[in-house]
Amino acid sequence: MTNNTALKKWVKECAEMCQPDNIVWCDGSLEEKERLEKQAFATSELIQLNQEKLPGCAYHRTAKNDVARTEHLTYICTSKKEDAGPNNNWMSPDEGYAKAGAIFKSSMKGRTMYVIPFSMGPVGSPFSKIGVELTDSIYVVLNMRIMTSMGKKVLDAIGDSGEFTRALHGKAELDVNKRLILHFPEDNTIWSVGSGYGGNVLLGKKCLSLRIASYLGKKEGWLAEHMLIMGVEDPKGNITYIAGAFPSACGKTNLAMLIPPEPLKKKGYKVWTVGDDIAWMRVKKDGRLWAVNPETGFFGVAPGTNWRTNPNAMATVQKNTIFTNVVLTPEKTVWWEGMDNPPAEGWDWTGQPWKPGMIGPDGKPIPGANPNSRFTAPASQCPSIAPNWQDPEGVPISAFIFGGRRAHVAPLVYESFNWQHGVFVGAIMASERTAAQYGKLGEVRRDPMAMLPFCGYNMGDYFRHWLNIGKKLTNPPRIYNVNWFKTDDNGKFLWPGFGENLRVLNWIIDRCCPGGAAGARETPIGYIPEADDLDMSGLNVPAEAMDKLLSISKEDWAEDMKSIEPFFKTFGDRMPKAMWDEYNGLKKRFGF
Ligand code: O2Y
Ligand code: MN
Repeated sequence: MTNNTALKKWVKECAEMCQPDNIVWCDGSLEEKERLEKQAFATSELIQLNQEKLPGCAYHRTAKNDVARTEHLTYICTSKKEDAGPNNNWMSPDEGYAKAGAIFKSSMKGRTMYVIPFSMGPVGSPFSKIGVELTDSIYVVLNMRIMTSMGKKVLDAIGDSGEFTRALHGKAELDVNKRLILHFPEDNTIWSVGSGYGGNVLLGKKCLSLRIASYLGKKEGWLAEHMLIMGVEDPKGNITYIAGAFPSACGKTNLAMLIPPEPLKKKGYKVWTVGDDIAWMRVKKDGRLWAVNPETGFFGVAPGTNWRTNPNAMATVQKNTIFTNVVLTPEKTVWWEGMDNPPAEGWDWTGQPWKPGMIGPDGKPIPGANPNSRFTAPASQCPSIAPNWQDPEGVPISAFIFGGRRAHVAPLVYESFNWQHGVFVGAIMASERTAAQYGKLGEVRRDPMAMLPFCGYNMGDYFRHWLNIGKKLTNPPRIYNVNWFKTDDNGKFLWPGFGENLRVLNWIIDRCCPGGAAGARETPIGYIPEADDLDMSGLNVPAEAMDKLLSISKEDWAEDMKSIEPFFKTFGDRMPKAMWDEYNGLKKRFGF
């Protein structure tokens, strides 16, 4: 398949360690997909779904102890501990290679090792990075086929270069006690062993596109961010691109695929999806920040997705999709909590017979789908996919939105005073845990730019890198914070969310585009709109609710700021002084 000496040498070394029976080089063809599917159907690694109702779709169950990213087993292996920072688990490279090597040793005996050459970003784009993943999982090959550009064209693009991310994955025993997700940024290498699930094993996604790429971005002067990218088209046909960072469980995929509410649709507004999870951004000669989505698919959370909450996602998953850990119905279709028309019976995500309303030993209903069950679907099938979503030059970003799930504290939207203040707004981002997440309900987790689990280096240096990027931008995106989750005293959401969020995006666009005239009032935290600065046509939110949504409480902010100081202090002298200046500036403006 290749004459690339560096690649052949690395594959040989990994094969000597893992001892697979065969090595198969993937070419990315349809014939290859069908051959691998047939093999996986024969061993039940995959189940073929009803080809009339869900053409090209397959079903997969993971091991019961392997259903989510395992942050406590995820490490950054740099020579110096402080380069990984307080935001990462750290191991020395020697220890990492030795510990994972012992688990990899002979783990592929009786199995096949697949070689997947893949490109994150369009092949040949100045933004793109190439990786090669070695894996003993057909499920991984078929997911990577959806999530990345892979196969022969990528091998051709590598040529005889040694510059590619070396990504080794093995299922080994799927034992949580023998599981490690290791990143060696100094060697451009990833080793993942002992898992067969999602973010742990699709190494192009979180491991390369965020942890390794953020490290490369700092070194090379660009940004790798946990952000959706969307375009909002106004009635005149102008498209404004926004990139948004939200922690998991805040509806990033729904926002990226937003459908305008009827009154705005009638006025001529449209939303275009460029990406739902990751943005790579570079400063171009025009002084603007340009972004690409390095992925070619969506690895979305299934529960809660339905024809009302996200019709575009539902349309996307009707064909050529892999469903993981959802309910399998007798007619070989799929179902999950939150979808309409539950089946009378089926099998739950663990393979047990299941009926809606079944009660478990704890007296609670047994969910049919795992709360973190997923669909892997080609982005090209999304009805709202932007015509230019794979433009190798990317799209120009006019605004960043940061957001979290906050019952109080943060108003519906506010605009930062300038780039440095905007970086601070991103740095103090926080979200409250939902019932579906581990940890205490309502507990606040600081998650700067939604990158805490994904930044491959010390986040003190990360904030400095953002500040430095700002210095190169003559036309920087404006920076906003949004909060769709503010509640009243009874815990009821004040804002309707979903498509109605476009009203907030329109205010943002009107603020940051030339000629825009949307109003705002200055507050200690930034600029906040008045209720009549938002286009509320056809939407009835009571005036009292709007007041609460657009107001800030000095007491709430005083309380919240108590946890910012110790958080910032964890970064010690790596934390830029500018961030402390912003912290003190905010205190002063409030009069604390
Ligand atoms: O649980 C996993 O392995 C996947 S996590 C994930 C998947 C797609 C997009 N975002 C995320 C995330 O945790 O941010
Ligand atoms: Mn994500």
